[in-house]
Amino acid sequence: MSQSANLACGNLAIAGKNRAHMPKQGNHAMSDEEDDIILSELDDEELVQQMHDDLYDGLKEEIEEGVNILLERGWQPYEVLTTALVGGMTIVGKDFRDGILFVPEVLLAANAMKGGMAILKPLLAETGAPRMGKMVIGTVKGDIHDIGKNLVSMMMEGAGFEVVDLGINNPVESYIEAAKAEGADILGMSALLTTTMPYMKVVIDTMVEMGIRDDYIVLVGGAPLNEEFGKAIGADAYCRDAAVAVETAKSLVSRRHNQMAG
Ligand code: B1M
Repeated sequence: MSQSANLACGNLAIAGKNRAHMPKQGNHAMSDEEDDIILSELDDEELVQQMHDDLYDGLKEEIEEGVNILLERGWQPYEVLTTALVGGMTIVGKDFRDGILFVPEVLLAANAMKGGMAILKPLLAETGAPRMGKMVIGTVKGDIHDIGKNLVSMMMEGAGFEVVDLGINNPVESYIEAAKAEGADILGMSALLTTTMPYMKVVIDTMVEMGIRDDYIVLVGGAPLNEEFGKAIGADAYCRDAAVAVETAKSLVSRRHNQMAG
């Protein structure tokens, strides 16, 4: 699909196609209908549908516009994130898996998602919560997926944690150097590929060899992981999503503080 979005009077209007009723899941045929869509005129449900389509099509400006509209309508930032953005990315993920979408399209979708996340980030961090602890987090070596990790960082910051984001493709040395230099409480690792998730064990084993494993709470996450894997590699916990990461971090940090006090 082309990205010929026309800006009209502060609203995003797409000429020559009926974006709101585009079929999804790889059946993105052009509609014959000539129709302009003004995002702000759609009701909430239609707007979310439209945002899923726009994310699929990598339309960053439209995603940003949609996020702002939902916020103006009183949606909570977390609800916008999960319903409109993560929901849309799930559809992209399915079609990527099924060979309907390819890397360039998925990169555009990821870029659009990041545009929306950038608007939500300060709002999610705006809770004024007291400092809970410090986490270094990064995606493991060989893996360049960073959307989930960024989401975890945002949510952790929002919950009052200080977050040092190491980015993508991290070798064991970066994790360990940063955890030490930053005096972190938590070391977080993300992996999205079945081929890169075993690297988490390399990091944990190295920590054990260096005698520093118990100095940190180790949290792991990413779509191909599960609880069993987390246990098998010696992590303190596997976190299914960003909200679980926050809850787990809170509970393990406070348990550790209690142990140190007692
Ligand atoms: Co990639 N990719 N990709 N990709 N990609 C997946 C992961 C895949 C499942 C797609 C598929 O086939 N359905 C598949 C992996 C298959 C497998 O390993 N079994 C895959 C593949 C194969 C690849 C390439 C190999 C494709 C190729 O080149 N042929 C390649 C690998 C490159 C590399 O890393 N070396 C590749 C490339 C890419 C893009 C660059 C195009 C792009 C990444 C852009 C970016 O991240 N900046 C991309 C994307 C976007 C995806 C999908 C579609 C979406 C991932 C995503 O952002 N999800 C993905 C399909 C899918 O997962 N459904 C796919 C949204 C995000 C919010 O969820 O990351 O799961 P997620 O994060 C969640 C939780 O997992 C958890 O919380 C997050 C928020 O709730 N979590 C943590 C994550 N990290 C955590 C860390 C924690 C705690 C919780 O620490 C404490």
